[in-house]
Amino acid sequence: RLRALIFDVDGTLADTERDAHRVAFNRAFSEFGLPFAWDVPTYGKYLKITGGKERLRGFLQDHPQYPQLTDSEIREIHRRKTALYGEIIAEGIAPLRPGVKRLLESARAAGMRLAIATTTTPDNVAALLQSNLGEGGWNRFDYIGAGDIVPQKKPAPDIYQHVLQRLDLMAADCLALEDSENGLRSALDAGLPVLITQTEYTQGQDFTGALRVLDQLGEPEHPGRILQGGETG
Ligand code: XBP
Ligand code: MG
Repeated sequence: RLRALIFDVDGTLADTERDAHRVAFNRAFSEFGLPFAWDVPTYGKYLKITGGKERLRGFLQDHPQYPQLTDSEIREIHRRKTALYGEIIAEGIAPLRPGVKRLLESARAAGMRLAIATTTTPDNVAALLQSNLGEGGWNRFDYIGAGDIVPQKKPAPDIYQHVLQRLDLMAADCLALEDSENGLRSALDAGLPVLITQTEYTQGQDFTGALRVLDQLGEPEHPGRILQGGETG
């Protein structure tokens, strides 16, 4: 019997990467006088590195012509990026993806527990939930595991293992909801069944092992379409 749903955040609860995270990074880079910005395809490429600080580090390693930042400089720029992200989200530009709110409510009504397992910073999760679900948004979840709480980010299984431990549930009794191959890998390696709702950025990734691959969870009037080739389990 299904006892809990564990949600990824970016790409799964809401489409936050292109117009919120990416824009916040670019504003922070500009404020710090850095001589680069991430266009949409470049950001897509570096999204494969999970975690904003890790992403910036990976980008700099590939671009030795740019100033090489220390870890503490990266942390400082990333702190500013987090604040800018919160301001962008507060403008209401990242609605929940179709069907997400309905699923949260119907799962809760069916007695399931709800949790989050994400790579992003806790402040960002709070901003997104507050903007879409109001003051009580955070408390709709039994546990929120986010960011640097585990040493190894997705695709490592650590964050899902951590959330399972906090929920005191077995992996097989839960369902993970993800949008990316990194997230799928993380959840599968923690033993969870995984439902994928893909995004513009994650379309075409290898979702082998997912229970289903949908393009959205769908509202009753717009049912989610099951994409071909995604069913492997
Ligand atoms: C997505 C990520 C995050 C965000 C940026 O995480 O990899 O790093 O892109 O957030 P998920 P931070 O899909 O697991 O929620 O800058 O706060 O890391
Ligand atoms: Mg994601």
